[in-house]
Amino acid sequence: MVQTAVVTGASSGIGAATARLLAEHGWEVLAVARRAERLEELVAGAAGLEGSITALPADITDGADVERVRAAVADRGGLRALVNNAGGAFGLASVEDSDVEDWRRMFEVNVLGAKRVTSALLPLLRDGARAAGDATIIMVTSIAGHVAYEGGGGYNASKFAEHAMTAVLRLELAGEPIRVVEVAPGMVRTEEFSLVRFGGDQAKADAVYADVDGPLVAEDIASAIVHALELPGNVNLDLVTIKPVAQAAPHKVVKGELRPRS
Ligand code: 8X3
Repeated sequence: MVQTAVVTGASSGIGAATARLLAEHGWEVLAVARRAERLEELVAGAAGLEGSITALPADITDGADVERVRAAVADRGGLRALVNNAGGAFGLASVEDSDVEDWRRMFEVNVLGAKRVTSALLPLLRDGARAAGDATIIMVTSIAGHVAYEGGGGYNASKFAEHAMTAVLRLELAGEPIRVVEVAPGMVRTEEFSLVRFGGDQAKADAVYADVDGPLVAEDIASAIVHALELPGNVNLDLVTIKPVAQAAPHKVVKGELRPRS
């Protein structure tokens, strides 16, 4: 059976890196994101790889769009992997001062979007598991889903919720050959994460990573995701927390070169 995977949030960052690495490993990837032109670049970049990437432009906060994704996936038969990666942070203001609309957007995409896609695609993951023996759901959460930090506000709340949803899902799928893996990244320097968080302020976004000795890159997370997917089907990496060495906790990032103490 062809290994088919859906990756959401595939237009940039961790999602794009994961889609590409899966295609390098021979997977047929259905790449979901709102920005069709970014997806087309991803598709073009995958030419010649062992697997393939197909663009499925869709907004996971829209039920009709997700239904279109479900129908497109159903046309291809079963699904072996769903990578629920779409999400983001909007703002770094305090609970008191932050904008409730930012919170709403974070809950819409980080929690409800992941729930909507999971509900829609679970029957197809079961088809994949019937045909090939197993299937996998990867939830890309965040260390912000495990540790609170000042300014984390709605992002922390939505990621804690996504972590909880992941744990519930694993319990509810017990007895089926469907793995539920949570990948919780820390500081990953991508083109857009901090830029989006700070409303397009490039200087603020750059300052997050300035003088950090080795922030992660999207490919680091992609390789963990692909590793989790390609382990034997009985092996479930329940929770993979990945931080750069310079980040001991979300709120404790050491700046400057890392050196052994003398
Ligand atoms: C992003 C990680 O440390 O900015 O999900 O919360 S952090």
